Amino acid sequence: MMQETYQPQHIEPAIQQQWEQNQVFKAVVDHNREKFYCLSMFPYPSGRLHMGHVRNYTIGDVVSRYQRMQGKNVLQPMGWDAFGLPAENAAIKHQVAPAKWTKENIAYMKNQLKSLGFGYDWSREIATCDPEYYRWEQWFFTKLIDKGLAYKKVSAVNWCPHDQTVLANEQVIDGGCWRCDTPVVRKEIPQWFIRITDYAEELLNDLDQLDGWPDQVKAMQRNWIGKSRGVQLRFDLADRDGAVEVYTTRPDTLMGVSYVAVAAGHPLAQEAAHNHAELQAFLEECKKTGTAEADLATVEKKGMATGFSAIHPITGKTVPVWVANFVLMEYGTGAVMAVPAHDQRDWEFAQAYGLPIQQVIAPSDEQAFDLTQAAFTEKGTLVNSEQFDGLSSDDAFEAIAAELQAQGKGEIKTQYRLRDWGVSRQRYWGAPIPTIRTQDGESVPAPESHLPVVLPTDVVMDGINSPIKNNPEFEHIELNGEPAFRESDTFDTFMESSWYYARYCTPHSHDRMLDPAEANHWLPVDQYIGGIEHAILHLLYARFFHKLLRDLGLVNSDEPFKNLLCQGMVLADAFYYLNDNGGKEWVNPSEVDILRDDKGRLAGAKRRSDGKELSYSGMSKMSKSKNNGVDPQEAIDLYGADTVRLYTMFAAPPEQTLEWSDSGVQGSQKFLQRVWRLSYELLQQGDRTRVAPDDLDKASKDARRKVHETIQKVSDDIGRRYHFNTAIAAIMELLNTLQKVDLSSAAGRSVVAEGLEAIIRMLSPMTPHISQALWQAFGHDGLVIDAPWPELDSSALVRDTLQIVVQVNGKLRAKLDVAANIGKDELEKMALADEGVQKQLVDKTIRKVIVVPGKLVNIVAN
Ligand code: ANZ
Repeated sequence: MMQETYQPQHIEPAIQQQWEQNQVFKAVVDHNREKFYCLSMFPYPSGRLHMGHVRNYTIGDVVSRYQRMQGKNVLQPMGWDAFGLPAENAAIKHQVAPAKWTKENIAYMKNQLKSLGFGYDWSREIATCDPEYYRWEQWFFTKLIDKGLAYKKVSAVNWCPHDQTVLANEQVIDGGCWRCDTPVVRKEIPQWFIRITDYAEELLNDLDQLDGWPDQVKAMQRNWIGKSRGVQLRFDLADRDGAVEVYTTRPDTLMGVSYVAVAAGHPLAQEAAHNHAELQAFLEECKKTGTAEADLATVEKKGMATGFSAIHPITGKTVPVWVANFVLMEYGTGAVMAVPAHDQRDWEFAQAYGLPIQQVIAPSDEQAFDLTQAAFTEKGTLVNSEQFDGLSSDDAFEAIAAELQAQGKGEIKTQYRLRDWGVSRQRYWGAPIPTIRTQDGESVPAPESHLPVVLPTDVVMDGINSPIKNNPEFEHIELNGEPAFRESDTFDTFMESSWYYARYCTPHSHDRMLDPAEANHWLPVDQYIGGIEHAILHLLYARFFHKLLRDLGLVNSDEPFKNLLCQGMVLADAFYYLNDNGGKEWVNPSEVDILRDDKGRLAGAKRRSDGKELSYSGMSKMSKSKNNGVDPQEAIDLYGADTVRLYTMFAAPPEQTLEWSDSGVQGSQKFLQRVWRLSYELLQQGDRTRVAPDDLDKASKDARRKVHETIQKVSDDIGRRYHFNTAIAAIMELLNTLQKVDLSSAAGRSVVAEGLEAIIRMLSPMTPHISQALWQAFGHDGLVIDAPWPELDSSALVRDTLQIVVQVNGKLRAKLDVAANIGKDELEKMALADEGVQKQLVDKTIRKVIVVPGKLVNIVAN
């Protein structure tokens, strides 16, 4: 028997147990049903779910459940992105090994996910720190080495000279070591790289196939790959042998070159520094600080002349060669032809060192431009460029490229900004890189018999060095009977997250990375859901890995994720007071009492504990810095999972920001209570036999029309557009209608029963527990998730009567309820006979009557 009141705390655990016992969400390959692979980005096991997780996973679960109700065979897995720096930090802080800390967090968070009722196939759970998982990544990496797609190269890391250790980027704070504040320097060490640049063109072109991805994400990836068309050309050196190769995207500016600039690491710079102590010191300084590409625009431009001169390839005049800190060794040729009039970095450098600034491009619209203030960087028309004068920039590009080509001094070249992916990390808590250094210093892939190279987990962290570094037990091994050294670097954790979506398809393949038949059955992922912060790196690496997997014969598709949804951020109110130093102290919203005016607007806020007056700073992203995170667990405990899920889907469309509000959550709870209440009242009445639609009275017919209008709208909102919030709003409206129906009549009960059974099913993706409980209460045996989606009866949409608007000279003067099949003439007659309309026509002559059947009558009179 059904309880009188809605008690989520009782229903939810019971229903969850039912799901678990019957393995309701176990996904099994079935060739007779369309598959649907729905994936939410797996969490880092930080300790507790935050609201962003709850939103992400609710959206994924709602999509999964909805697709299952459409008859699809749904796979929805979950796992843990379990390696990474926070575990090391926690280990140091709490004196607990990273493995143990991670395991405990996983156990806690798994329970949280279960308590939210997410329909995951837990039999496919993956934790990336499990050797069963990372051994295949290690195996895969050795294959990449064999294929020449992974290689070792010397590359810079952040180095703390005091702690004598490498630092992750996150551990460099304002240029200093996070532990001891010692200024961080760059250090060159050998590291492993994967040749993502070999796939740059394909990664770029295949974006065009991804119709189900947000344009914004595709644009960000395009930009990151950064394809450019330019010219690589040669400046011969004056008075000696040799040349400098430069790469430019603006060959149209060639006639305005006033110097050539090379990177500090360029061979010419090194050579010039030989007998030049000052230059040597400058190069050292550049090496230490380094420059990221992102800083190029803002870094203070510094340089020094090398003493060499280069010959302009067309004019034959000489220009000086400088070393400049804004030229990157890793990009293009490590040297640029500097055109200060038309490139801002070159301009700043020329200003600083008094180098000539020669204009060669004029704005096409003849607007004036002041070159003493800044460079003119747009395209235009060539001036001061001898035979090229008057050409447009685009034409000059081709003409100058052709001239250089004819002289054998240059050619057109395509370049990518994308760099090869450096995967070595000098951290402990990651998958060991499966390579071995032999005695003669060569690095070779670990033989398959060595795999997995297991990361020791019973370790003590000293807080500075990785416990597997300088650790003979781990590092000293034998290879072919000879002593050798194991690599003690670990993989970038992006490695693990680049292929987990594929492993979920075949998580129990113990003898291989993937079982191609299973992987190809489920892949690609039909719907991927996650945060926009992963728009570039994670999503690009995963796309890259997929192509690598394909080229190793493990999958047969080109792309891993067919549709991508990036959910919006969750915002909350933020409150603060000013401390004695004038700084802001942020108070968590859960500790604040809010005063509201009669319009419901915020009128004041006080700290609950002591009544201290607080200032309100508006809604902002839930974050530690504003202490405005709302712990989802509190809301789940208070209201139950269904309410939290419903509110999450109701408060905003998935891609938009969601403003968390306690009163909103309460509203969602009240709605569920009303659904429960009406169900209870109906079931108390006993008889709810269906009455044939033709036998319904007008009121019941109207209510039934609303039922089917709602089914139509909800099906369209969710099915076609994933607009859950408007779908929920429509269901709420339907409930209002049903609450007004008279339950003492058989017709009324029939319609309310039909309506509630539709509501229960349509809500069930969002609120699966209450829906299941009510579904059972209505006498159904099976699972509501396997019940068919409510079917639209379009005959119920037909109206017997219609409302017609009557206008006089365009102004609304009457509304008429008329039979739906009324004739044009009769409608006109009725309109003219209306009292309100007659009043408007006194002393006027009717000039024209326009009748739009089913809508309106407009009378023109004067
Ligand atoms: C001359 C010039 C004139 C340039 C002008 C721009 C504007 P993207 O588009 O990102 O590919 N460049 C080339 N190699 C560089 C390096 N190693 N470090 C720093 N800058 C480098 O960038 C290509 C442009 O970036 C090139 O075109 C070059 O400057 C600079 F009015 O050459 B340009």
